[in-house]
Amino acid sequence: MLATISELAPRIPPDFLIGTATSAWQIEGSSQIRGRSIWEDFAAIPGNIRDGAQADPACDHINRWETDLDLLAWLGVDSYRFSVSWPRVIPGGIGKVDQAGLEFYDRLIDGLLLRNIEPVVTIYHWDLPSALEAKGGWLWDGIADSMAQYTEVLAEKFADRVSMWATLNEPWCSAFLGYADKFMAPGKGDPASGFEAAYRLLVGHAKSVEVLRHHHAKEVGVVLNLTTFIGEDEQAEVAAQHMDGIMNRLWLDPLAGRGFPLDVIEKTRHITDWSFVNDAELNSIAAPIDWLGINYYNPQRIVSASEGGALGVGNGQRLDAFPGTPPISFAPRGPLTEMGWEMDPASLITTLTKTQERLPNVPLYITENGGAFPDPMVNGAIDDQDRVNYYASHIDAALTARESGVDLRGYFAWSLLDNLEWAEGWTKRFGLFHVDNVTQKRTAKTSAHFFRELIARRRKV
Ligand code: IFM
Repeated sequence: MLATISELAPRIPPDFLIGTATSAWQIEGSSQIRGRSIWEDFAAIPGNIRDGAQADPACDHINRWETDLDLLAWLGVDSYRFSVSWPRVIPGGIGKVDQAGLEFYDRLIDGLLLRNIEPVVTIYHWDLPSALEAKGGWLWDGIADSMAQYTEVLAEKFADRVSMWATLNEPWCSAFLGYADKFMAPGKGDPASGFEAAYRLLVGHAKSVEVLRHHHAKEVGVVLNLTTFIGEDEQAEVAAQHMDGIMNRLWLDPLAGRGFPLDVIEKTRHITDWSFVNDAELNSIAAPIDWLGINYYNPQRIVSASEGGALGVGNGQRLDAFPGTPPISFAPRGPLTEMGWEMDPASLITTLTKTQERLPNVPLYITENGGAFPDPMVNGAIDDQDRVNYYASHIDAALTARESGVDLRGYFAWSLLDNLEWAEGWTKRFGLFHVDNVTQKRTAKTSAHFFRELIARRRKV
């Protein structure tokens, strides 16, 4: 039975942080007044973005940020998770800072504080400056130092006002959808590169943590997209173990000080010799963090190839993004979201529980959760009951995990606004607010009203 607001609200402790999340490339627009990023390069290649959408105008957030912050205030959220565009702050990736770009985030942060909303900053959410990609991007051995320099600029200016910092967002996507596979920027399609990029992203995280600590930044963490793999038969279970290794343990093990998982190293020796790993850097990845963000949307259910599942039905369901996996098919159980993703709140509980075991003593936050649905507009309104059900069932699961002992401290809905869903362009909408991508009009969906009422009715003491 689906939990109602009356049932959910009293279970939300007063200090449980509730917010919504966005990212720079997906909402900002105004790309002409910043440096170029790998996502403009990627979007310029016909066929890469489903509907041909480009970085502009996105949600025109650069010009509409104040009214967007008013939407957050209307929702009553405690916090807002947004990312900074690296090429807006340092157009060439390293070197000269664009003060006007930096000032935008300064105003945004002050605007949030003015509305009593805590700023949660993601330093890198996929929009690498093209100038750095020209040097090799996440395969270049100077990339982690560049990330440190970029972090320095942000920490120096904002450490006094930002409540929580995430170094990276979903590095699995950057490394495996962008370097091993070709689904995201920079679209390399080279399996070995996926592992090296993963390593350099983690070293970038480590250097960024060091800089943030130097500036006494509050609450330093990282955001991973983690999930539960369900092998439906014996052969699929073997594959599930490897896929779990690439998506979950490859990140959690080094953060916990266990180094890279040996089974993943063994199963990928024919792809890479792992010679890029350096012991001192590996140790630095294990420096303590204050929190871990989990972006959870769906489980990955797989069957052995002979069972004939629906290969590649949904985003992220691509074998190229899991190098070294024996042949399997993805077999999500319907009803699916518009992304082709299975909806299974029980897998959120297993993901949270497993993550807490794998990275003990680190508080967890759900930093993204939500769904893309068809959202028909009828008489100017969007009655997205499917999204309301998704939120209700997943918030219920999150609270259940917390009540059974997981140190879960907060929940961020993805997303505040309909926005550019990367390779899917405008074709997949996750917003609590509908955005008309021609007029830029924002309209609160039923799910926005649901979220607002849930927040208003949660426990005060
Ligand atoms: O839109 C993305 C976001 O940028 C990262 N996490 C998953 C979301 C939905 O696909």
